[in-house]
Amino acid sequence: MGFRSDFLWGGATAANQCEGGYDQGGRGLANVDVIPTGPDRSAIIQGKEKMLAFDDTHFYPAKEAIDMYHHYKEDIALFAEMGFKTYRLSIAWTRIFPLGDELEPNEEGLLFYQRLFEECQKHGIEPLVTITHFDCPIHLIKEYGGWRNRKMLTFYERLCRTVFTRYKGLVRYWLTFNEINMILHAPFLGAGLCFEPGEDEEQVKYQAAHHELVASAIATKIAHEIDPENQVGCMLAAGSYYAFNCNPENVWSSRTKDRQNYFFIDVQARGYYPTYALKQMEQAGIELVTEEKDFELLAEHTVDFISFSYYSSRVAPVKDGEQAETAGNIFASVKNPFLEASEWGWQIDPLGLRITLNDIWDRYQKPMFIVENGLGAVDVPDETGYVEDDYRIDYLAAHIQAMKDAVELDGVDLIGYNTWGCIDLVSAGTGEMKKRYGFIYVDRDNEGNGTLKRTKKKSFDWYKQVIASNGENL
Ligand code: BGP
Repeated sequence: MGFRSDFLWGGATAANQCEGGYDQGGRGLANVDVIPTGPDRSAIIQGKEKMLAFDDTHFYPAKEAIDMYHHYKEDIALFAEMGFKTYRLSIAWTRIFPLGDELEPNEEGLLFYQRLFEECQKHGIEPLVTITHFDCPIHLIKEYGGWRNRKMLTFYERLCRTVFTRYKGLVRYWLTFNEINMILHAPFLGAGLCFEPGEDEEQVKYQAAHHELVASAIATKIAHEIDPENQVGCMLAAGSYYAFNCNPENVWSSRTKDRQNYFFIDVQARGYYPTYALKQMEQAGIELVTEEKDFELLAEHTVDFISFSYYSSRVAPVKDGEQAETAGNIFASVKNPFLEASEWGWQIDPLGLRITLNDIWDRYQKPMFIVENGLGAVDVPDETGYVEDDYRIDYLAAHIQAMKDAVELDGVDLIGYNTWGCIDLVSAGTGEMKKRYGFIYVDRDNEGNGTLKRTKKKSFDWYKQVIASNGENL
């Protein structure tokens, strides 16, 4: 009983949140580079305010991040010391294709990831690679309007073909788009979208979604053609919605909210647009521009596994009622009176992870992979630099117990678990360094000061023995 013997324990990062080196090795600029910290961040992420270049008045945390570009050997060695079986990272599109629409890739960028994957291999760590983690080359946004444009399929396919070919034998696990449902909630991150005044935003978002869904099917197709060993997953920002109470109106509201997110995975895992989505689009006057072959691609190239992030459950808005809101992973939720929350208001709900695992398993019957989970907190090192992060250990232990229950008591098929931000990195939501998730403390503050020194936290040794005992010792 318990987790399978080849369970993929590990941790996750994303290129723009940890690499830095934004202008090194021939790298081009991406949307994620030019999102500053501060009050404008949220409007930019939502595509409501345009930011396509650096200016002098803002601080851009992704420029240097934690400089993993130069520290990756040291960092991977620390992951190996914890016993990681897998390390989830993303490729920065603009290291491989600096503009995005060139025909030839940038060799220096390809070499960087090759060395990084070889380093993983040396330590017996299986890389899990997100092909795009919120990144889109700035040039593709300026010239083509991001994923609203069908030409993106060609550029993305070229990127995929290039990396599948080059890293054959080094990488087997791929994710096509990080948190694909974020197109709806953070369209600048999810699809490189900036809206023009008066534009029908829903129309643009669903058109971009269609392009990404087809691009994901094409990626799955060519990944299997290039190496039948490749395993391709979709990736959802998960967390099931609860009804506020048993008023049927509120139950319906929670069903509707869940479907808004599951729509993406319904297409990627089942291979067709669900009827409720077609009806909703029709009612909202959304008309997708599609080609016939799109639907064949979707039907024939569904994903091999379902991956998702889980931080919190959510509560659906009450019809005609007053309710307090609280923050969550990018999009807000109604406050749940039964749950505690993190310092950033994200509600803590380990049983919600068991519920979410069961919901996804019941819906798709495909292997699942949790590729993000964790607690963002302010860590205060003592005079020796050590962080006693018992709060993080408590959060993770409770969530691992919940997934163990889902495996042992409910029989769901779970193949792996990656904590988010296994080393401290820049927050996607706030751009801050002070919101930390890691087992490894990085000396860097919100303004970009610090030595970048890496120090193991208390949770480092705790996670090491969790992995060594295959989840038995929590
Ligand atoms: C997810 C993203 C990650 C990550 C995480 C935590 O949405 O895939 O990139 O950052 O959430 O969010 P935050 O950094 O805002 O705390």
